[in-house]
Amino acid sequence: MKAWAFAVLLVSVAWLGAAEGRRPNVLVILADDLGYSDLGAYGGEIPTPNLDRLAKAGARFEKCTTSARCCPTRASLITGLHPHEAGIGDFVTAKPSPKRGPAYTGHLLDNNITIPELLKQSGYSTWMVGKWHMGSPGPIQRGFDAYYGYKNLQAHSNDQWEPAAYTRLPAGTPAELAYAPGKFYVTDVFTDYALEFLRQARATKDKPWFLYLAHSSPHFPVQAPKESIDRHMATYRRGWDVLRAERFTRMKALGLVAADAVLPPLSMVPVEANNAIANGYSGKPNPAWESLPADRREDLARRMATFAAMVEHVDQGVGRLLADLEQHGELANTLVVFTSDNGACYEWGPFGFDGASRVGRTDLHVGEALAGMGQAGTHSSYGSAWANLGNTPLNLYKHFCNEGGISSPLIVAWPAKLKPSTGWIRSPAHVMDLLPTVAAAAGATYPAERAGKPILPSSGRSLLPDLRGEATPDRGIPTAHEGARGYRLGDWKIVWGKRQSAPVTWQLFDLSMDPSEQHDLAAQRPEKLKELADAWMAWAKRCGVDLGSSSS
Ligand SMILES: [Ca+2]
Repeated sequence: MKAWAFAVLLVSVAWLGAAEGRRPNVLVILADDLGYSDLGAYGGEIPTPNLDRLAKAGARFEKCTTSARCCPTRASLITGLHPHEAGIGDFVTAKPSPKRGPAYTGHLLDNNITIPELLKQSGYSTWMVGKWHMGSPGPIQRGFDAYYGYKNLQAHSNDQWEPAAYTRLPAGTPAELAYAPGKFYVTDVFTDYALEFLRQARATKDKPWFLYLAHSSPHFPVQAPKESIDRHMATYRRGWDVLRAERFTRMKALGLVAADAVLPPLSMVPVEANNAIANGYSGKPNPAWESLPADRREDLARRMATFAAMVEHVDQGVGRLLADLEQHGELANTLVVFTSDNGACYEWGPFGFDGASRVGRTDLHVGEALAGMGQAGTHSSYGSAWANLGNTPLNLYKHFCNEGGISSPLIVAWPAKLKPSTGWIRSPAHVMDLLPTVAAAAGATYPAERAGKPILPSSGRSLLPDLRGEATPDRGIPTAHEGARGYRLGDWKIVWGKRQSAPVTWQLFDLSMDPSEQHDLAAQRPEKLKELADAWMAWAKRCGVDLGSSSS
């Protein structure tokens, strides 16, 4: 479908579904390690026409706060709680330290209800495709009727070309789809399964459906079909400095950043005891593109071109899903949400890593090795300087509670009930708001207990008032991840860093004037800093945050 026709259709079908009063279908699409401004709708140069059209038909939030890393964010999203409340305050693990308490159990506790459990109680069929990353209990135990995705429920990444790394659950269910050798590329396969599950969901006409498509793209290893990578090489040979400036200009044109805002310098490369892991840049700023030798630039261009290709395949999948909804008359009354689980990932220096993480190996690919990057069996990351581009204009990356770590795009569309929004929704959203938002849209009542045990009330709130253009009150938004800390209230934010050369203290920023966290106001506004720091500490104690945790 042509872009304009799609947009016209979405607008013209608006309100049709509202009259019939049928509960909406719900489609939540999550990207993995996508940068804040990677999408075209947020100023990025990566072609994402389908997500851009979805944004035009719905609404864009200025940002969605995450929990700085894959597993805690996924736990927060699916339970409507802070990740610490749900038991995944840090990395998922089967061997939690008893000293760290329930917030660090490393799998989902039984003090919560998940989105699929809640919707199932309300008569929905529930389907999941992709990366679970919350250990055991897994997706079937926690509310999904069907799952296709990571076989290892603790894994943060898999080879995209390796069919054996993925499975169909419940156990024993035959795989519906088969691929010829060399034709299995999991970002596309995930979309295939999403479409297959929708086909099956429609067999029960009386039930609305919930589909959670949790992509593992564009998380490393960066892998994509060669022809898709090649399409992006010319763009990324221009380097991160030029592209950052161009993104920033587009973000101004979109009204996402102020017209008089200044692009901050490149972020620091976090400190490593072993500087080889940081490619020799530990504690230094990312280097200027033009300062690097030609062979290094070519290697790096291919890494970023592969990342962009992964995003493009996610977007093409979104296009296929929206076309399928349209074909089945479901576009108007489906609540579609797209976000990402954390900011772009710096691991671990400007040249990226190859092979196993944190051993300090970075290959300079030339010739056939360069042409083969991103194919089966390769394992590369794109590094801190491209991540810096991905998070333009925010500071730092995944792992940190600075805005570059915890800010993701958030697009929401529900043409039957929500008019397209012309501007940005500036009220801060959080991934834990998705459960109450979906519950409100579905008319599902949040219960006091699950399986006979009392559960916590949701820590999020419905975003439907924001989506209807209503003013909503400020609320504190705390974050904590492996020593990094943050607390936002209105335009004010405090942040506690890690892995930096200077001593770590609370810093204070006015995000309305300084979204890139460049001008620390801690000395000028000590009373504001104390107010927010006290609020963070009260939250941390309530949620069992490990106050002694160091960075890792
Ligand atoms: Ca992630």
